[in-house]
This record gives sequence, structure tokens and C-alpha cells, in this order.
Amino acid sequence: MTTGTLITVAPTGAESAKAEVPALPVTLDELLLTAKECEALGAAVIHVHIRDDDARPTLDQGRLRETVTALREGTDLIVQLSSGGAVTDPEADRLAVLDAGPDMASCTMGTLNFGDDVFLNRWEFIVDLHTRMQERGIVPEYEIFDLGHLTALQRLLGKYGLPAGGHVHVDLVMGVPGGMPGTTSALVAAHQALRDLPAGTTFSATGIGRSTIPVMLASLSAGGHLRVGMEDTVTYAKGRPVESNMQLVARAVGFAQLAQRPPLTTAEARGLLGVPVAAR
Ligand code: KMH
Ligand code: ZN
Repeated sequence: MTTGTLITVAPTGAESAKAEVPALPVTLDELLLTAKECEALGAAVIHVHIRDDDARPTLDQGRLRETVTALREGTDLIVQLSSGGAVTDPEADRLAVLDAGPDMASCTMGTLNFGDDVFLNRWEFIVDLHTRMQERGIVPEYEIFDLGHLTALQRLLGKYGLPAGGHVHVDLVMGVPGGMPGTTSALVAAHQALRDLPAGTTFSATGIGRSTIPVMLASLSAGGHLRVGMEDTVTYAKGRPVESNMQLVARAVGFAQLAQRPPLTTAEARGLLGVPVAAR
């Protein structure tokens, strides 16, 4: 059954430099303002990477906790912390992200070349993330950068059981150099592979860079949801830098409405993803 559209905003990421992308929200105040404005436009989930005082990516535990608290106090968004961090982050720091007590955390389902770098996600590390999230009632979003990551997820769920909340939600991150391309045919292939996952599995999709729009349209037509934001897209159109995350969320909301699948409210998103209100 086709539902409304879950819109996730990924406002910051770990890859873009503030000096090159001045509109990137990097301070807590900037992040909070972005979160409030994106929620007002129709986002229901925020996928969070944080920065230090020099705007460099960090997994500092104090800052993560402060960020979760501020987002909870200032918005009704589902707070999803990135456990992916930056490609240079050690596994221990990435696991410790869960200690900040988010509603959700990302869980990348395999290793891949990530541009000129390697984004390392060993099997044992994935199992650790999955089982710790089960124990703590943190709902995962499984990040799928390549088709084989869906096979790894099938194996993970078969061996270790369903995630907290009982619902499986994946995010197709498409167009990373080293992962699957951001094309309709790749999305259709991933969509078909979802049949091997538990009934009711839902998916979002995001296309990096210029694959943003094709992936958004393909996802909507396949019954999928949307992730947008400056983590993935810093150019709005040829020669036009993104002005703000709100600009990207507004575009996604417009496309979702055109598809007659309007944005889910935060309450509806909690129901879909199995994120309890009580956890807040
Ligand atoms: N920054 C990437 C290396 C995630 O947030 O879980 C990893 C990433 C995925 O963005
Ligand atoms: Zn991320």
C-alpha cells in the first residue's frame, strides 16, 4: 500500500568543508534552526553529523548528547545520529554514538570505496551495532550503498533477529563513487532485492550530487521515501549552489505532493518506523 512520504533531512554530513560550503549548518545553533525550519516544511527525521569548534567532523560524546537534548527540546523530529561518522573515525567512537541515546542511528551494511577513501564496515562491527541497538531500543536505519549490502542485511536479520521496534527501514544512498549509481535502474534493482527482506520493509532513497532528482523521482514512483539535505547535495541546479537545507526539503515536499504522497507527520513517521514516543 502506498503511504505518505517520510522525509528525512541530512543537513550536514562529514564530507563538505564549511569554508567551501558556507551555508552548511555546523554549530548547534545553526543545526537547531535548520531542524526547526525543516520540520515546519515537512521533514520528520533528522540524520545528524556534528562538527567541532573548527567545523571539522567530530563524534565527541558531550556534543552528541547536547545535540540530542537540544533537538528533542526544540523539535518533534525523530533524532537519528550517524554511526557512520567520517571515514577516519575509529569503530569504538562510532559505537559510542549510541551512548548519546538517539531515537535512531544509522547502520551501514558493508564496506565500500568512498571516493578516494574507504568506508570500512566490517561484519563484526555491523553485528555489534545491530545488537547494541536492539538492547537499547534504538531503531536502526540500515544504510545501503550497494546491492550486496541488502544481502548482508538479510543475513544479519536471519542470524540476529529484527531490530528494535520490529520494523525494517533501509536508506538507499546512491551515487557515491564506489557504490551503486544514482539511476532509476539501480533503484529498481534494489527495490526488487527488498523482496528478500521481511514483509513491510520500507525504504528511503537519496542520490548524491546530480543524481538527487532522478533518485527522488524514482523513489516516489516505486513507493519509497526521501532523504535530502546538504550531506548529499550542495548544488541545487547547474551553476546554483544550494542556499539552505530548507530549499532541498521544500523541493522534496513539492515532489511528494505532486506524487500525491504528502509528507508524513512526525507522529505518523514514528508509527511507520516503530520509534516509540516514550523514548523521548
Ligand atoms: N560520512 C560517511 C563516511 C552514515 O551517516 O551512517 C558515512 C555516512 C553514513 O554518512
Ligand atoms: Zn550520514
